[in-house]
Amino acid sequence: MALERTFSIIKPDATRRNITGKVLSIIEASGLRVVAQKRIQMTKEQAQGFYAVHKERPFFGELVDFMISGPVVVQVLEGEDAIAKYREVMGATNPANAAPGTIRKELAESIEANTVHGSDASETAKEEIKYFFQDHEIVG
Ligand code: RTP
Ligand code: MG
Repeated sequence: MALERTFSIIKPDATRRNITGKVLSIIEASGLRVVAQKRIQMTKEQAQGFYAVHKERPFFGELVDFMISGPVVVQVLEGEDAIAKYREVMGATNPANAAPGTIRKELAESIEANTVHGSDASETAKEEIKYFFQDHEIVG
């Protein structure tokens, strides 16, 4: 399988608790490589646009408010089968259902404050990377 890229967000619950390094350790230990990274404060419009697929869901408003409640770290991760691999490394959306050793099991607080986002498919990965990064900011 060829090298693939996925998009990751270390969410505000992690920046608030000053544990972005712990998240990064788990990512790097999995073999995935950070090829772009920046710390940003998302605007409401940016968060609404990013989560547009969820706009009819009952949790949409709370999700957007949470994602702008503090800084986030956006990243591009590279590796073999990176999209599926990072989903595995993150663990289930609800940390109560996540497997031991996953980021969400070890670090997440709740289904909302679940520490990380990762793209779910090849097309969404490309779109999400483009939403936050210019080509020259990604150094593989
Ligand atoms: P993500 O997109 O953040 O990587 O997480 P995911 O694919 O595992 O979950 P998804 O279904 O895409 O939902 C996006 C985020 O919305 C929040 N959520 N809250 N209150 C709820 O029932 C609920 N369900 C989902 C989570 O923060 C989830 O990561
Ligand atoms: Mg998702």
